[in-house]
Amino acid sequence: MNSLTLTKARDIPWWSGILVAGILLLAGCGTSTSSSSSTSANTATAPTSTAAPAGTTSSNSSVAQVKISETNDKYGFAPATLTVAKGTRVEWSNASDAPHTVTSDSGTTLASSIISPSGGTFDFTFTQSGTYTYHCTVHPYMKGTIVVTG
Ligand SMILES: [Cu+2]
Repeated sequence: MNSLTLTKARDIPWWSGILVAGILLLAGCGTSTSSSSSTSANTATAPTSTAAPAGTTSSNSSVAQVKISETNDKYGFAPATLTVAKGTRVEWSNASDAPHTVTSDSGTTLASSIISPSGGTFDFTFTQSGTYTYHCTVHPYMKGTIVVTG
């Protein structure tokens, strides 16, 4: 009698509801994690295919950064030479304490106004392939090159 009651009690899976709920939660987490990582993988491959449209709206397809900073009392563009695909928007950001410009050596294409110290930016979307050399009119020793491929 007693042992029968004990057996019955052990047969009742009072914890099974918690276990099932836990498994469902884990499954839910796993699903959302894998779906978000596949989304970012798709985003990473997107810029390759957006090289085809040569319109002005392709500017938001990809953005490349050039930082203007000071190293050993010299200002410079980093990277000094940047290679991008056609249609890429390049953004210069001034992280130094001095004003600068981004000015084409040829006098065309790049002609920023003064880029303010500590956070000023200038951006340009390159729609034609080629090699664009530029400098800063405030500090003529500052030189940079943008190579546009495609
Ligand atoms: Cu400068």
